[in-house]
Amino acid sequence: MNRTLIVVKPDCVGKGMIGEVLKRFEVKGFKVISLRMLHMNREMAEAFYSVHREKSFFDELVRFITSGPVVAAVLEGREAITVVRSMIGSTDSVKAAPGTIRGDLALGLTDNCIHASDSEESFDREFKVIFG
Ligand code: 3AN
Repeated sequence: MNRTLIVVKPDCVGKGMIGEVLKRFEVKGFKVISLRMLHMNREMAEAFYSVHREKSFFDELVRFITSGPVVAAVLEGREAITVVRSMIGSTDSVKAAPGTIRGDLALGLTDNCIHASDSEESFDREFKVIFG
């Protein structure tokens, strides 16, 4: 069994899509083993996205993720990191395939509905930031 961490971002929480997102993972067979709603502050957001610190979109990303409440969940199941990444779709929602979460529920690039860990190292860092 593997674990991964997802964050339903402020755009998706604002649209009332928390249940829809969590349902997709539960229907697929993942277990929600931790769940937290929170409003990230700047310090948390910078730690969460520390790998993107040098990117041109870093400030925009931090501003967006701190703009409203998010819902973070730890999901457990076979090949969780890989399967969940494929279920969320491409980073740019416009390019995300229909049937993926971003393909179905988002239209933005920064505001793309959901984050999911892309490696075990990312999971460890993200888990510490959110579930401490
Ligand atoms: P993903 O979330 O698909 O793994 P990353 O890790 O490359 O994408 O980027 C982290 C987040 O930064 C994305 N989810 C998105 O919100 C934002 N982002 C990525 N690329 C851009 C960009 N070119 N312009 C604005 N925001 C971006």
